[in-house]
Amino acid sequence: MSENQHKAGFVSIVGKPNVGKSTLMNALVGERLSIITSKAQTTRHRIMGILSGADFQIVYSDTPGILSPQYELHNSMMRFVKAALEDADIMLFVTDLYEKYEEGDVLIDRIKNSGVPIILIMNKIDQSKGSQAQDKMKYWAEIIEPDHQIMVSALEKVNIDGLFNKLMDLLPVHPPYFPKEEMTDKPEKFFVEEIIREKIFQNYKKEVPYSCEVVVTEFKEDETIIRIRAEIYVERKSQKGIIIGKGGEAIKKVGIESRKDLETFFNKQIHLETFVKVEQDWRKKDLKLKRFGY
Ligand code: GDP
Ligand code: MG
Ligand code: K
Repeated sequence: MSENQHKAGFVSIVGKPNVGKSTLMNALVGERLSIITSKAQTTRHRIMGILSGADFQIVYSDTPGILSPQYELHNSMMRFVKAALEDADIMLFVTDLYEKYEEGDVLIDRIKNSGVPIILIMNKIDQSKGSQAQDKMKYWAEIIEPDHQIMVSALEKVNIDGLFNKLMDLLPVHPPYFPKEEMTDKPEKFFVEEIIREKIFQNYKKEVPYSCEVVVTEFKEDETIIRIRAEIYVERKSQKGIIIGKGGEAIKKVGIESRKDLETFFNKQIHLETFVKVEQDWRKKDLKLKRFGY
């Protein structure tokens, strides 16, 4: 195929938390790239998954859930959402059987008026009873006014091929944006942080995980082993105590579970050291947010 017939573009996946954006991107890219948990708002970063073929390249952004800013951290997250909207060639607005439109949602307006072709995606149809999915699709189509609409199950991989074919139809003719062998624009360090964050979400209750940030300060790879040093930041001394746990049991468990996943991910032996540090009010301070790479 000649160079000028090559198709490439940016596809943004937007929608409320827990509608299945990360699951959908992973189904589309076929790799476990972004963190997926049953808790909302765990995907703070903009993550790009890249799917390349001989004559195409699709660059996916999985965005943090669309939510109204409540404090600085959310504002910072919203900037990623905005960037994802403005960069896109195609936008996937993902919703599911359960989401309801909230009056005066400014982001819905932003999506509608972005000028980017929108595909409305009704996800989780594996759980649909009767005409539930069709009814919900109609309901959302009136709100979003999409260019195309499609029903899928990201989890059960129903109609993912149909969605992919639709994307290929809509993708502009363009040379590739990234080298073909690249799967993502994020360094390995990022995946380490996300994997440890996921273990924190799985091991602690309530708001504690939301008060944590993970920073990898060392990543040294040689032929047989990868040595990683990770710092876990919390906001208060009491939270540090919770993270560490009685006799260090809790943090030890996070370390063991993280190491297991990291060894699978990198297919190499992992040596992981974790340190828990207190950084007061890191959520509220812009400077500190910057330091954490937002
Ligand atoms: P995000 O916050 O929009 O990125 O949502 P996630 O991808 O993290 O998914 C949130 C939850 O919905 C997880 O428990 C997923 O397993 C679940 N989920 C995602 N897609 C589907 C689907 O097609 N069917 C069902 N039944 N569950 C799904
Ligand atoms: Mg997500
Ligand atoms: K999530």
